[in-house]
Amino acid sequence: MRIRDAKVVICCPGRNFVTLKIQTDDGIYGLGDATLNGRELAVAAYLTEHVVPCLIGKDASRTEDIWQYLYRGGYWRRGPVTMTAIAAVDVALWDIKAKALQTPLYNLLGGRVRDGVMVYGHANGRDIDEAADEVGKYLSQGYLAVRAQCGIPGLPTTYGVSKDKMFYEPAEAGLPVENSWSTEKYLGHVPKLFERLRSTYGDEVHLLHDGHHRMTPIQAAHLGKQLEPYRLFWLEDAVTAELQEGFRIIRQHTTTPLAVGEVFDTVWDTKTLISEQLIDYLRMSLRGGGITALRKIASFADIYHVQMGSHGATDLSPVTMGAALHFDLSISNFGVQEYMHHSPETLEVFPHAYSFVKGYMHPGDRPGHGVDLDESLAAKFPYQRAYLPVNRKLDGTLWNW
Ligand code: GCO
Ligand code: MG
Repeated sequence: MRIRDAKVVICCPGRNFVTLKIQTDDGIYGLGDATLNGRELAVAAYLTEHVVPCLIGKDASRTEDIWQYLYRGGYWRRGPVTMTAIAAVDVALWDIKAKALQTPLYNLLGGRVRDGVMVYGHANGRDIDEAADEVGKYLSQGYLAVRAQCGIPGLPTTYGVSKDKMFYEPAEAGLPVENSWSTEKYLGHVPKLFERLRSTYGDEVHLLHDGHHRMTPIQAAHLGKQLEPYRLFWLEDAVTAELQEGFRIIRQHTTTPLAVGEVFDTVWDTKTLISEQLIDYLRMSLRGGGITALRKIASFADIYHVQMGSHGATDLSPVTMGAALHFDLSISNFGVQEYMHHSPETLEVFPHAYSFVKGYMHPGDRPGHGVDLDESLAAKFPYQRAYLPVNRKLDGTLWNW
């Protein structure tokens, strides 16, 4: 089963996606997602110019050896562009292997250890009333876990709040838009949202919140304490995590569970966080090196009681969503999977086997990861330059978005 050809397909059915398609000499193909929001063409060029030429002629079944070849063999290790590219190759090769063996991917990962994958939806509103109504809509659709974000009085825009509700998409065409931010205003408002949600919806629902890297450790510690009465499932990305030791400060002050990891690239981003038990959930997606890497990271996390809570934003294509569900179904230390809805156009471009029933998702039982690409439809949606916003404090200082 030799690799005969590999190509990169870029499309924009509402937002940009980069897909790697690898073909073998016995007629099987596999798909991997190479999307890196706002930096898509860098990964596409990395793959086309530097990775694809090395793949041709290799034995497609040697997933581990090819992973090592691209990571160790590249000499320049880590970084989002490199790891997104390696992930795309790795997921495409696992797809091929499972298709060749005519079995759903989860069977190659140890088989399923649960019946379904609990997912959380994104509820958001311009104010607390609207956000509370949106949480109610998710609950009436059967969701067991909901992330809640709301507008902050005095700030024109806030992370996680959108007009489109179900199809929240922070990247915008053109050059980056500028948002403004005040952590002080935010800290005073968020506990009121969760007080309302618990008093309206009771104790059963799992409530989550994303701080999107904007606090300092001591501010995050303060927020965690304020939120303790409302028993969050997790507080996500309370601070940026380049300084892993920073989480010690948060941990010393609060029992609110902590989640982080959507921007992580390798196990090295997690080492202190996991081995010192400074977090409860690791939110890396398969973008951090694919199934081969994430299986190992999940095993490392497992011995320190850290559960996986995969990033599942819409900037990851349905290919990542499908593959992630196989991964989630097969690891013992699974917590929850993020599920943001892709647009109807995106779902048409990527026919898929996964489905949502009563709060849980299932990847389906098609051979491989179960997600395909309609190339002729994709060609009707050409790439459009788009960026995530940048963020400034009220005095103009550039801050984390
Ligand atoms: C999340 C994330 C996303 C990111 C996005 C950036 O928790 O889903 O924070 O919404 O903002 O992935 O491209
Ligand atoms: Mg997040």
